[in-house]
Amino acid sequence: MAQEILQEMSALLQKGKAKDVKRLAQEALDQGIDPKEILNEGLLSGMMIIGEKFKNNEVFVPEVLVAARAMSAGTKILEEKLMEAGVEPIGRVVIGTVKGDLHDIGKNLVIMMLKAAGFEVFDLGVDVDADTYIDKAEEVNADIIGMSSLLTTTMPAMKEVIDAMKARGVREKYIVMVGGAPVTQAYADQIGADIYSEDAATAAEKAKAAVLAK
Ligand code: B1M
Repeated sequence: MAQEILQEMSALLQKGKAKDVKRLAQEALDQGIDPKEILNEGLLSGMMIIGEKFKNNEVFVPEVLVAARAMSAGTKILEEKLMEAGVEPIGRVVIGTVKGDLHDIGKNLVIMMLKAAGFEVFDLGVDVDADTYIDKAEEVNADIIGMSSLLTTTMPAMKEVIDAMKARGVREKYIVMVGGAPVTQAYADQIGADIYSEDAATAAEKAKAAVLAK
C-alpha cells in the first residue's frame, strides 16, 4: 500500500503534476507513512530520475522545471513533519549567480538537485557580490559556496569571490563550487575552485561526495 502511493507520487512528480503530488503527500502522511520515506521514495526518487534523464538529454529544461515545482509542492507538505522527525540536512550550500549576471535557470536546477540530494540551500539569487556570498556563508555556517556564471564577462567575478574569501581569511572554511555554460574544469582549476561540474545532477553528486569526505 505504502509502496503503491509512493510510486504513484514519483511518477506524477516526473510528469510535473504538482497538485496531485501535494495531494498524495498529504494522503501518505494521513496513512501514517514516515515522512522520510515519503521524501526519499516518493519525491527524491522521482527527481533523481528526471535529473538523470536531463543529463542524458532525454528530457529538457521545461520538464525539469515543472518536476521541480511538483517536488517543492510535495516537500512543503512534508516540511513540518520532517523537522519534527529530525531529518538533518547533509550540508548547507550558499549559492547564487555572480555579480553582473542575471541568468538563473541553470542555478535553479542546481539548487533543486542539491535539495534532492539532501542539502539545505540558501539561494542568494542573481547579481551577487563577493561580500554577500561570504556574509551569508558565515551566517548560516555553510559547507559550500556555489557560484554560477553564464557570461564570459562575468566569469572573473568567481575569482573575485575566492580572492575576497582569502582576504577575509575564510577560504579554507568553505568548499567552492562553480559552474555555468562557459565555465570549464581548466578555468575552475585556474581560479582555485574546489568543484566544477557541467550539469546540475553532477553538481549535486560532487557536492555530496565533497561534504562526506570533509
Ligand atoms: Co543570455 N546569454 N544574455 N539571457 N542567454 C547566453 C548565456 C548566451 C550564450 C547567448 C548567446 O549569445 N548565444 C550569451 C553569452 C555569451 C557569452 O558570454 N559567451 C548571452 C548573452 C550575451 C546575454 C545578454 C548580454 C544579452 C544582451 O542583453 N545583449 C544578457 C545578459 C544579461 C545579464 O546577465 N547581465 C542576456 C540575458 C538573457 C535573458 C535575461 C534574456 C535570459 C536569462 C533568463 C534567466 O536566466 N532567468 C537569457 C537566456 C535564457 C540565455 C540562454 C538562451 C539560455 C541560458 C539557460 O538558461 N540555459 C543562453 C544561450 C545558451 O546557453 N544556449 C544565453 C539552460 C540552463 C539549464 O543551462 O545555465 O548552462 P545553464 O546551466 C547548466 C550548467 O551550466 C550547470 O548546470 C545547469 C543545468 O545542467 N550549471 C552549474 C549552471 N550553474 C552551475 C553552478 C554550479 C554547477 C553547475 O555550481 C555552483
